[in-house]
Amino acid sequence: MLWANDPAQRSAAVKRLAHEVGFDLAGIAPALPPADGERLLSWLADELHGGMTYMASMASVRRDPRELLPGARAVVCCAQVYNAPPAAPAHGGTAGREPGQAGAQVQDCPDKNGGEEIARISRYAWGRDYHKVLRRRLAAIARELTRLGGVARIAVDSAPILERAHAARAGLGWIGKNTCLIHPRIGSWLFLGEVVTTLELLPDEPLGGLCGSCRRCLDACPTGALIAPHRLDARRCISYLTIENRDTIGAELARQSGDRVFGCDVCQDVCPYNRKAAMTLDRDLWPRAGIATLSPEELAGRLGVGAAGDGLANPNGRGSTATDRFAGFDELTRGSALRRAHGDGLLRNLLVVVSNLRRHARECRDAQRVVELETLAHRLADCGDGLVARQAAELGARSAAAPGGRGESAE
Ligand code: B12
Ligand code: SF4
Ligand code: SF4
Repeated sequence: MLWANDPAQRSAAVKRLAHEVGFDLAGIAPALPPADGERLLSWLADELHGGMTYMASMASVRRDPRELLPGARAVVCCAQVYNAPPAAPAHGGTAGREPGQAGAQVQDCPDKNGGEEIARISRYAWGRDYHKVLRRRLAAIARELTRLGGVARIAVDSAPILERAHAARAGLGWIGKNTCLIHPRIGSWLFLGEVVTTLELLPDEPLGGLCGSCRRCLDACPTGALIAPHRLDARRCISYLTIENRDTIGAELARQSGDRVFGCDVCQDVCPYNRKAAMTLDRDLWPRAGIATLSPEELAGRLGVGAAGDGLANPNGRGSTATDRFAGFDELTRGSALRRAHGDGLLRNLLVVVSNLRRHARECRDAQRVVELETLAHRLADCGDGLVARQAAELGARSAAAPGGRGESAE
């Protein structure tokens, strides 16, 4: 085959293939340590990675793709748009991309969410687990590179590699002050995946950064996790706290987390480059039934901690069995990135959300809603899970919800 011998033609063909298998962007970076690899070391030295020990343990590999794949010469970088409307379109796909609604979705819960109470799940987890979706596509590229005589290794979160740095080097976008990779037209609602290969390919030109003097993401972050441009303190980031963190969430950060039960989108919601962000046409990434708009009660039910007689789950009423909870979590998270939070983690997060919504209901003098949310907080705190019980203690939610309690929490 002609392009098998010429790096330029081979590179063009590989990128064409990436588009054919469904990626929205594709580019090539040299398999060299990215220029900002040093920043990873400083990030780790300052312990901004919190409990993500896997970030520290493979730091040298993470900085140099040749340690991941000896003899590596190129990194094929691919990106997939995951932006989707909260409810999947009623029928089929639409022709071409539609303008996104990202800019309109800034909801500083619980104060400004239009009266709608949601246990808010970050949009990257609305559809099918992206690792599965991207892996299949990257495998097709890897097969082709192997057929051409190279060795190929796939990465999508799974391998220690600085995905954003390579994607930026490959010209897929620039790294914004919120630390996300942003494409000037498509925005930042992108999943990244790579194929590291020993084949020689022609690198693309990087784009320049376009943040300018903007600092909306830094100003909007609810917990102040963006401690400086391009520098994120994971220990304060809601995404880390609700997904990776296996411990309780401190009372102050919990309070600032609003209604976010899994992940956080604020620093991307406010980004001007997401105002007209592309929408995905990939059905796999469209929201699963109701996932983007679950009420706290619905989520509790789906996690096996529903109220007696609500028809959702947990016929035991007060308290639930570990089997209820396991079955509920298993069904809700099958094939979804939500699974990463673990069952007890999601229940802990839900308790935090319920506590924040209850505070809001109290401020709004909605007495009935306060009682409903206290009942739910009580049910969660009493569900029998150790982490949730400890979170309840951290929030003072137990005293608020306990029978005969003051009806006031320590908030
Ligand atoms: C650990 C991790 C997290 C951690 C830490 C995030 C972080 N910013 O470091 C937590 C759990 C908080 C997290 C959250 C999210 N994550 Co995450 N995460 C990762 C993971 C596994 C490693 C990231 C990493 O190496 N961090 C260490 C820091 C030091 O590296 P970095 O963020 O790449 O930072 C580089 C730049 O900031 C640059 N830099 C630093 N200073 C400066 C200054 C200038 C001027 C410049 C130009 C560059 C620069 O140097 C750094 C090192 O190269 C990657 C997958 C991977 N293997 O890369 C996914 C990944 C970064 N996450 C992703 C996603 C989707 C998210 C969330 C949106 C999920 C959500 N909605 O909750 C949030 C976004 C939060 C945010 N603002 O980053 C996507 C990002 C897609 C994109 N468009 O950027 C990735 C690539 C996963 C994937 N395969 O798609 N994540
Ligand atoms: S994901 Fe949320 S908490 Fe984390 S840096 Fe962005 S806005 Fe802040
Ligand atoms: S909000 Fe502004 S500063 Fe932050 S990433 Fe977007 S353009 Fe850059």
